[in-house]
Amino acid sequence: MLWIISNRLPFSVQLQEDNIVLKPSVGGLATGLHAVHDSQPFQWVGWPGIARDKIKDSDWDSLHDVLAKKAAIPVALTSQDIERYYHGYANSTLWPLSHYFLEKTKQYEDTWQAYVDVNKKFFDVLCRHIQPNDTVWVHDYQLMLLPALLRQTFPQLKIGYFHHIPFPSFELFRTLTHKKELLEGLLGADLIGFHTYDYVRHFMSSVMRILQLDRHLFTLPYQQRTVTVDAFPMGIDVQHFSSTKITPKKSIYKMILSIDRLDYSKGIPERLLGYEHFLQHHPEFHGNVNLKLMIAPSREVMDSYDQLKSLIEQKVAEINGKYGSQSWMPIWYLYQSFPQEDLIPLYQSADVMLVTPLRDGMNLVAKEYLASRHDGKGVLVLSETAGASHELSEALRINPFDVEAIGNAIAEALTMTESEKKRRHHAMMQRIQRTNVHYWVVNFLERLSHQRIDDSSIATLTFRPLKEIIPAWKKARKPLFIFDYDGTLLPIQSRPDDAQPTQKVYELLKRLSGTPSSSVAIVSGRDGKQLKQWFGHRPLFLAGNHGRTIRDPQGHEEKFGSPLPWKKDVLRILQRYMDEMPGSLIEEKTGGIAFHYRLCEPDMVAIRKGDILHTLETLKSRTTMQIMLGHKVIEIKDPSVDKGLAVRRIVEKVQPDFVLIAGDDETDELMFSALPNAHTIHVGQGKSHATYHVDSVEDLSTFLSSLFLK
Ligand code: GDG
Repeated sequence: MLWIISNRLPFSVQLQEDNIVLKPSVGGLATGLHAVHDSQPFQWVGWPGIARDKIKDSDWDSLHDVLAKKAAIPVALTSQDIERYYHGYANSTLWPLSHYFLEKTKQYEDTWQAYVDVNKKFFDVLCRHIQPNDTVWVHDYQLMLLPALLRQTFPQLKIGYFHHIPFPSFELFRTLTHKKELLEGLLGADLIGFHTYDYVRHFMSSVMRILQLDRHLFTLPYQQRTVTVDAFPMGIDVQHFSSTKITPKKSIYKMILSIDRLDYSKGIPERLLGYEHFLQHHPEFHGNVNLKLMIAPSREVMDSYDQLKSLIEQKVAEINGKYGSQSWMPIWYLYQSFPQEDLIPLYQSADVMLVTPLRDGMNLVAKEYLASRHDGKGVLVLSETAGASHELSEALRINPFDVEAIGNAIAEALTMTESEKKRRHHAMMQRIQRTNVHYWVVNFLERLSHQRIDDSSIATLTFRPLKEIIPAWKKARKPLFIFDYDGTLLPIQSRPDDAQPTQKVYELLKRLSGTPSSSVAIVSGRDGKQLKQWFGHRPLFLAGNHGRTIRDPQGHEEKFGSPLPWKKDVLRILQRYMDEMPGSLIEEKTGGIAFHYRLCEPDMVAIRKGDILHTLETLKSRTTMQIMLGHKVIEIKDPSVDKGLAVRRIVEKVQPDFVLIAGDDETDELMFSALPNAHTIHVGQGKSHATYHVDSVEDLSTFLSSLFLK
């Protein structure tokens, strides 16, 4: 079964006397999904548009029944939920920030808490209905936490998420106090869609910087899954808009049309200034042009919207007062919303359509205008900061903050030749016809259904359950535990020097090496000296520099490997890169060199890393050195030692009857493959040859401690 989840159901519910009246809302999503309903039935879950405390229990029950007939399930939200979650966190924090209005972005803990609670309310409703193998498609910024909530309880669920508004650049997104939770919420999905590649890029950049994940083209390996992120520009039902016949207009005026919801992101005051500029510089159009300014009421209870309305009305009055005459009004202003059907004749009579938002996720009105004006005789003036401008490059594209550019574009549109209008219209129509709303829905759902099949790294399918280690452990008389250090015994720190062992690590190691017959080894890329400083007083095997030195529990140390003639040259090269890459640092060890770039800007790393590797490879061809990639680190080391050889040497000495190895990065894979009979555990994300897996250092520690529980 397919489930569509959105803040609002595609109906507005009204109580008229004792009757429940459903009015279908004809948004792009509702019409688009209508098209797939026949081939793929689905259920819709969302808020029905009426607060739970404003409706009697018996009416709520009847509403349930009425909606059930429409394959819809209501989520009960109280007036307080709507105030704090909808008007609060969704529309006073996420909405302004995503549209680049930092000064309007409010961040309060109580609205955030309401956002968390309402996402849970949606989750609770879904839990009562969905099956583990269903497909769920979550819509928009009001429900960014829902994918992760679903994933925790239903690991096999196919989860898609589509973000209808812009995803802001990292510089803005980073200012959110709960940015981490929001990103982690979205990453519960298998497929995350945006309208444009710019939003994909912004999202990826935030994920890489805030969650320190690596991207591979359009995918992110995350918690043993692969999350795909891509652009799916939303289309319209072209057929619906273009099938209405155009009736020849009677008006003597050239008509300029503007249709928006009341919102500061729509750039209405700037548009009016642009129109004023046009009137000022083109007196020849006075008396025969008319701007029809239609604004649909929206979020009126919010102060900033009320102020915007006053500002717009003041400007309209000013322009009409200044340029109008007894027989001519430059602007006709309507503050009302209309059913979509009524918009079509308006679109058809407009010679120029002004769509100049300061920011807009997509803007479907621009596409609807082109489809309705199918005679090709209209001109679209479109903001370059609307998502739609990526596809509609033949529109007259303007910077919506540039009042003069808007004025000039109006003049250009009104004087454009008919053949030029048709040429532009034809090119845009071809595109919007192909990528219509049916294509958008089908394409997204198809990608989602293939996603989990392609994903061969699903932990639950490839790793064995940890409990399978227990029988062998119970029989063990001479166990050996082998651990990598960074990322395995302790979470990775931003700077290598910050990774001091904690009391908890010492206690765990003490417990594991507590009986005379058990041994513990730490096998690390870190310098042997550093390991001795931290663990020298404990009876452990310490293999430093990938096994160049191995110290036994009695304190005897053996050295392996060859001289490092290349060290000076590599240092010189890396020092040059370090100067060019703020945040990078070089760790010089007796057995090699590590170049850390965890604190560097990810885009810079993406460009420079290939260059560094290429330079090192060139040097490698002339000498004997090994280049290895760890977690945000390039290691250059002696090829005659590695962690695989080190663990074999330790096993030879101990002769254990049970070996458990845990490690987190690529260098640890050598330990896993060196001892095929060992119980190998991979810590964290990404693929591995280990047999078992834990999500985190914390989980490994918990598992190891559990071995000693009676
Ligand atoms: C979000 C993003 C993105 C019907 N009556 C009126 C009216 N309609 C219909 C239009 C059109 C839709 O509403 C408005 O289109 P938008 O593109 O602005 O969509 P929203 O749902 O408001 O916004 C936006 C969209 O999601 C889809 O992903 O494009 O960027 O913010 O279908 O026919 N529209 C207006 N007045 C009416 O009286 N303005």
